[in-house]
Amino acid sequence: MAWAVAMGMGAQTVPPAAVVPVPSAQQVAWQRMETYAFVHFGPNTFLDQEWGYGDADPQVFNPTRLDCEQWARTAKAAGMQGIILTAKHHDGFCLWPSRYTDYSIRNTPYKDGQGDIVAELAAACRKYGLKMGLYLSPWDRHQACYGTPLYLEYYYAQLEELLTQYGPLFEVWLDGANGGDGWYGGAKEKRTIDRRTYYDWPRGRALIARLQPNAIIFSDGGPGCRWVGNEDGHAGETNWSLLRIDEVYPGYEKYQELTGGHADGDAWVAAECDVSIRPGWFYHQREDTAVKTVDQLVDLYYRSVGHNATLLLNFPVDREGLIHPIDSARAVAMRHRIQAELGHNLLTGANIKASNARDKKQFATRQLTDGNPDTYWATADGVTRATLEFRLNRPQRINRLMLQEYISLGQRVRAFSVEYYNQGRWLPIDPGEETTTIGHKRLLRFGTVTTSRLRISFTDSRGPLCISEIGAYCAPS
Ligand code: FUL
Ligand code: CA
Repeated sequence: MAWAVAMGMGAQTVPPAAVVPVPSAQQVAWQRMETYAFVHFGPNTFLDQEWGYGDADPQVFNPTRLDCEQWARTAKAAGMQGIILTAKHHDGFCLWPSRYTDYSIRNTPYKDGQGDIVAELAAACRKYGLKMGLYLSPWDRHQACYGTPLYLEYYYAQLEELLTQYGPLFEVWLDGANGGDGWYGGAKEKRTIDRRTYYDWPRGRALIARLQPNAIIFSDGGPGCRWVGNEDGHAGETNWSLLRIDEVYPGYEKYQELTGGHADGDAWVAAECDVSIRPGWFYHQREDTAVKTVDQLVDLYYRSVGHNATLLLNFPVDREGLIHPIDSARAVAMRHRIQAELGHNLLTGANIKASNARDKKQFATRQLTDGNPDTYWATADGVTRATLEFRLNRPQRINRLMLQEYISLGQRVRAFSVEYYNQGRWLPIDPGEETTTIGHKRLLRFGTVTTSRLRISFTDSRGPLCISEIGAYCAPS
């Protein structure tokens, strides 16, 4: 700050001070991915199950046309930025030839035991410019040693294989489910563990930080990103990327808190919405008629990405080893619909009047519509309420709004409202949901208004406003 003053610039040309907690650069990059794919695949696929008991014969695993490039092409065409694969689900079966167990792809007919689906996916992601993430279930219903300290050595040795053999990972997915009963080497019993302490998560986090420092760690309570508290695909209308992190652990029972975060949280742990494109996570032929419709998928996009979360959309890969054509068609159509709805920002080139601007250059209102998430309009220190008025060249039909905060300096906005000008007066726009938090991205849908003036009032904020982008759109009916 001292140099800015010394060079004769006003103090307000420096950015507002951060409002803690703030995201790491990796968390910001992760959130900007917005949508990415999940793939659930394994013996369950061939046995019509969701949770394998851990006793399935590896011989059942026999995809005949498996093609990770088809998965990657689908994700790409659906506008997604990466793919997360269940390298090991609760049944303990490994889709890579782990050195530490024979319960893996090595003992299946697939490529006569020479296959490695994690490696094949890594190559496909590289080819199509996608990022890769991996799911390694902590709960393992196959291993005899599950529940003892020895299992931790096994689990972390496997995690190390995944962290070191397949190139960069953008996310490591640590599931919170621990159902209890399992095969456990033939014991066929119920084993309960203390979900807070058994896995020694500080050890796991340190391992990931050392071997994949850019990977975001998913769990119920982060630390990289958090479960959104439901598997339906939506985040709260009010959604803080903050968490009182010491209170939340894998298996945390107060799900609903995860849906909206903790307004007074002391750590940055943004929400991820995991949801399957079908009712199940794994493939079941009977669900070919139950694939989510394009309308449902687009609705989920607005309620996940548009509620300050990311969307992790699952594809249950089928017995051939492919994403089913119904699923891929729906996902691609979803992307095209979103593009049609939000592709053209009607505020580009609009005249923008702000009740306050930190300075006329660096934090000026034109940063709001330049399409660059790293430039933003900001208010002066101490100014936590402000209005923005957009004047268009001519009346436009508008039924969508997008707002983005510059989250690198913290999530700030607590309340805002939107109005449009009609025949001499300002009328409220009612999106039918709370207009509280914004975060990385907030999308609002409302009945079409025709107007040449829009007004946004920020009425409560944790610090000076830092808004990076605003858009208004007309979705075709
Ligand atoms: C859950 C698991 O139990 C499901 O099988 C699935 O993997 C889902 C994404 O997470 O907790
Ligand atoms: Ca901008």
